[in-house]
Amino acid sequence: MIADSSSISPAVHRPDGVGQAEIVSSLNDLVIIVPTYNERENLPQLLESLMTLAQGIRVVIVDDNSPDGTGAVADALAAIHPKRIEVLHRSGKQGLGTAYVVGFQHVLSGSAKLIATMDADLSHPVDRLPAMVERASDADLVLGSRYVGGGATVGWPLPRRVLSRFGGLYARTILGLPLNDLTGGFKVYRREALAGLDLDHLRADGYGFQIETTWRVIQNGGRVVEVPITFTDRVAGASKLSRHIVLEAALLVWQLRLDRLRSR
Ligand SMILES: Nc1nc2c(ncn2[C@@H]2O[C@H](COP(=O)(O)OP(=O)(O)OP(=O)(O)O)[C@@H](O)[C@H]2O)c(=O)[nH]1
Ligand SMILES: [Mg+2]
Repeated sequence: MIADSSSISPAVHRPDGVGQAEIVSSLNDLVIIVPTYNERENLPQLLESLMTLAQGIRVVIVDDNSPDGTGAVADALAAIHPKRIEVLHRSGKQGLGTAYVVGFQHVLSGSAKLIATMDADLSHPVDRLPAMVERASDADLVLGSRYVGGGATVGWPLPRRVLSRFGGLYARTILGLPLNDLTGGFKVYRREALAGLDLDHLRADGYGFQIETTWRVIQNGGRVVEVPITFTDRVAGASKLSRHIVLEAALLVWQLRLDRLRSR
């Protein structure tokens, strides 16, 4: 394993070949999955930025029947961009992890070459997508990273910053991964990497989901790189972070480590 903070695993020799496939590096090959729960104030701005970034970008919104009517807002935006925005409606709040899985399965049933995940709350900078997509030409998974040179977090109070930093260090140490931001939700996957994840058996929600997906890409022999981003705390709407999500992630890293030991 290469102890390089910006990438892990060699580019050329990938044991079971998550991705020796053709090089893809175009924003027009990109489908972005955006899970939403009570984001009606944020979603229009996010989608407008994404629609203007590149003509071919597509978005799949997974809404859990948000009480604030985000689903109807999403439908109205999809009617304006019928070929580019799709909305998957679920009947109630079922958690972030399963929202991603439903979005992934939907996208993998089509032909997208690159699949991104982004929060709807405007925390993830749309203008970093081109740099992330470019790096996906020689990586299986690109992480938008707050904790590499050039990255930053804006607007978070100290306890939130400490939790995020500590959580990332904890996961990195226990799993032995030279990655700096394991809990962020701004990611670009090569199709082959996502298809190899065994989506039906992903266990976690929230932060844990992010750790688990990155871990599995690496276990499958994939190359993961980090691209710096500036994360800005949400201005509108409420955070869905809970004690449950933090505890789940803390336990999950031990489960993943145990799984690896057992499989040896
Ligand atoms: N469909 C769906 N989306 C969810 C659910 N929980 C959170 N989300 C969305 O997932 C994204 C991340 O959730 P956030 O509340 O921003 O969580 P966070 O980024 O960890 O924390 P904050 O930025 O402090 O709010 C946002 O777009 C949410 O609307 C859920 O149960 N179902
Ligand atoms: Mg957020």
